[in-house]
Amino acid sequence: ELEYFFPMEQTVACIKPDGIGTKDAIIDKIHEAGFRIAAQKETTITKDIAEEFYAEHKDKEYFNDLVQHMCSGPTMFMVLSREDAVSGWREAIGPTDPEKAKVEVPDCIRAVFGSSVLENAVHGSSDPEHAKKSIEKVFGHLEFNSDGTVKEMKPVTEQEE
Ligand code: RTP
Ligand code: MG
Repeated sequence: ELEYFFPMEQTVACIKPDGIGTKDAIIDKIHEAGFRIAAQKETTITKDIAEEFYAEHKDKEYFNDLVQHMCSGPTMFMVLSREDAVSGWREAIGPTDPEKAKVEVPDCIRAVFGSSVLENAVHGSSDPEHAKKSIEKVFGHLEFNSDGTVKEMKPVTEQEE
């Protein structure tokens, strides 16, 4: 009998401003799907930060609406740890458009909590490189234990030679 193991991995999940009203239920789903929330930070982002976060969409017709939505209220940024976290979280959230999600994956997070293609409740990193960059930007440099928790990091001045 063969068993396959994926290494412990981190991804970035966001509960977008339209999802904040149902954040407790979304967090329940995150735990049900086997993720550990290694770090979290709730903050209302500025236009500059929103533009940077979604920079690869800057030529899209929905870019201004997207940036405006992301600045319209608080976003919960989270680092999720699990085996195969990046693709696992993408699978848990489902298709970008909640209407499509309701048809194709009725119990995915966007099907349950999203209300439109723009207001689709949650974000997930698209690949491990993107996840790493987002973690650095939002939380600074983090290192992780093998169980997915954040390693305690001593300030530089307290480190031994
Ligand atoms: P995300 O980056 O937020 O996790 O979503 P995603 O990968 O499923 O979708 P992506 O193509 O990266 O689009 C980023 C976000 O832009 C908004 N959007 N609006 N009006 C539209 O047609 C449209 N298309 C995308 C959504 O908020 C989407 O999550
Ligand atoms: Mg995306």
